[in-house]
Amino acid sequence: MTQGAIRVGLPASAKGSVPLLVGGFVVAFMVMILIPVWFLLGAVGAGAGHVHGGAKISQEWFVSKINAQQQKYGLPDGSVRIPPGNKVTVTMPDGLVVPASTSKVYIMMRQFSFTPSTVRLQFGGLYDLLFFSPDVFHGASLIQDGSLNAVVMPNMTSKLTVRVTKLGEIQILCNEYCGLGHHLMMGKIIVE
Ligand SMILES: [Cu+2]
Repeated sequence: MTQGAIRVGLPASAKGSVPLLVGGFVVAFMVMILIPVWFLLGAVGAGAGHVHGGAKISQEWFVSKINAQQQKYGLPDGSVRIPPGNKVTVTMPDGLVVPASTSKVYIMMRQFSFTPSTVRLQFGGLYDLLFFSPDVFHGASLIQDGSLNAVVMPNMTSKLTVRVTKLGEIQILCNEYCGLGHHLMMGKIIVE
């Protein structure tokens, strides 16, 4: 009785894919070498500073905006009520066109909360929701006529421009897993 020899290596059927595999490794290796080159050229990483239209800003700066917003628009229940920008483009009698403008809303997302946690906006108003994270990646997600999403990167501002056209409550969720309390992260927009 002959014992089958133990074969080392690839079965015959796989031999044809060896050049492909080798090619794949070569490409992967080249990319690995390219990454530091891109980095030095400023195409990726900290040198870029303009990913998603945001710029690196300090936590202190954003917190000062949140505090000013709280002082100006804060209500006893802890929420803030923010007046809208112009709803429509206005043409003045002298022909000057005043474009619809947005009102800024500052919201900090951190592990594991929103500050402020409740924002009151006026129905029909145009707003720039400005999200900031001082710690890790988060994702701001809200649903109004489909879902609106923004990746919120550490120490950067992400903007969602929205005209609120749904009365009542709009939940703001974090859709980027950010740690053990991720599922507890919830903010709220009340449209009134
Ligand atoms: Cu999260």
